[in-house]
Amino acid sequence: MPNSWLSSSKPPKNLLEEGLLSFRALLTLLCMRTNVLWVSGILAASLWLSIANAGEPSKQKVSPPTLCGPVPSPRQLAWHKLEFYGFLHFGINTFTDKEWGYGDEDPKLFFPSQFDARQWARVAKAAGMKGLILTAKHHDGFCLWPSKYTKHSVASSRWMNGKGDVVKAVAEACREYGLKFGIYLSPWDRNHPDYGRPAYLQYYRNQLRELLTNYGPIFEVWFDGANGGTGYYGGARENRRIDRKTYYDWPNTWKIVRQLQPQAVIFSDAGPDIRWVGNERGVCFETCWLTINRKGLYPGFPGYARKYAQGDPDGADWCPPEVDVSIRPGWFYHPSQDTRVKTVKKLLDIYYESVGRSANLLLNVPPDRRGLIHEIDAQRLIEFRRILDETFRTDLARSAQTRASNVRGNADRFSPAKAVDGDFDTYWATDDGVTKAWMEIDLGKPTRFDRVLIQEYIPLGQRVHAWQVDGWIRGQWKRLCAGTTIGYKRILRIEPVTCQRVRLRILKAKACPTIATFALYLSPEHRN
Ligand code: FUL
Repeated sequence: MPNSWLSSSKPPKNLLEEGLLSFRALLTLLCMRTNVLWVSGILAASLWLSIANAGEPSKQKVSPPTLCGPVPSPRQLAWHKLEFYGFLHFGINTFTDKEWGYGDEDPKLFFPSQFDARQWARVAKAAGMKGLILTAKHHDGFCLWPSKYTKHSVASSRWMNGKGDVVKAVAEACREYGLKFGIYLSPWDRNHPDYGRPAYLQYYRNQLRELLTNYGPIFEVWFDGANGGTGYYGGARENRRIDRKTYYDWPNTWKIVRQLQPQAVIFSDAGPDIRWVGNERGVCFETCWLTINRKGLYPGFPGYARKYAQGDPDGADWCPPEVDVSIRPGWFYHPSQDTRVKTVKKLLDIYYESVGRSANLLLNVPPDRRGLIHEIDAQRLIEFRRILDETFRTDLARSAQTRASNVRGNADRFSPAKAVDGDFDTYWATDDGVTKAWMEIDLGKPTRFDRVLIQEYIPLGQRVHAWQVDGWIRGQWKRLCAGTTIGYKRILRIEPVTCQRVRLRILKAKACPTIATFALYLSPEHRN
């Protein structure tokens, strides 16, 4: 344990241990003196070993904490690690200047003059996004791929003489740039004549199968909750209400995803893998439980945003939130909004209030009528990334000296040094039943910082209800920040402070805490 001062991971030598050691010496001496048979020598040696080990629990196998409540599935855990990816709202609305097309739009209107999906992927990559989710079909029913099941698609447009496929182009661009690819397929279809009847469900599932079979690996399938209402519906032009609870038979639709793309996470108001955060402002709750009770929920559940979106510490299901928000006021591109692209400061606020609160950020960047991401949006994203990269380049707490009030089984593998080793898969843990504890780091010299980052080792469940971080300032501990939940990742922006010793206190937890990361940073705005 090179970086643990006070030998916190090993028990201090105590009287009992010293007593055992002299007994051991006496036994060895006896065996030699009386020159007894070699068998007794072996016996003595094994006794010697077992007594020696009895005083050193750090060499014994200490088991990890047992699971606390529901835990993420492998596909959910992989999703948590993505943190930030992009949304692409592109389609007929891009050309009609609408947010929700009625469903009667002429496919010939779709004509991006300089379409370049590789530019979208380049911008996404430069922004630090890990993937892109494309609106393959929005509520207007126009399909961005040449679906076998309708003529209301790119195949009927003038773009590439009807030979183009936006879904394919984006999937390929994502692969080229090392981005994951996901799809949005609107359940509500204001174009289809059968919408509202059982036959539409068949159509919807056929389209889902097309998208899940022909375009390579899909990392997320996005099911929207805005369903039913007025529309063209093949010329009927009427209002069609559906029963959100029963009409889509969601469990059987989700099965298609599981069967065709088992690694894909499924998003909706009700999960099953990822839940909606309940608003489109780019803000996750400060107290964010990654668990909820999904039983009885379905996409579009009344009162969901108010009652369920925040999560539930006693929830029976792991179902973390995703924050979806647009870089512009609208989801689709509108020339009039070129002056209303979110500022870098606003984008940073969104980042800290989503990723920094244990949610993932799905940031919409709508391609324009040329079929390009607008220069203004691209510049904002690149500047946003530059600031984040500079902020999080150097972890000032990495490899700091550590100690803790309690270390699970006094074992090295659970020492507080594991929270500062830069490895998510190792963590500081306490003994079972110890739900209040502290770990302290010594940075070696007075160090200035303004960002605190904490991660729980969520493969064992989310545990922490309340925590506080203190700095040793002019001879006493001063509170720097405090909060409720931690979850996968909690990032706090604080006033810049200079100190050498910093401690994390877990004030309340569902079970013994498991802290994978305790890191400190200094943002460029506070560097001298
Ligand atoms: C909403 C839709 O109605 C919006 O048009 C947009 O697609 C957003 C992401 O989801 O429910």
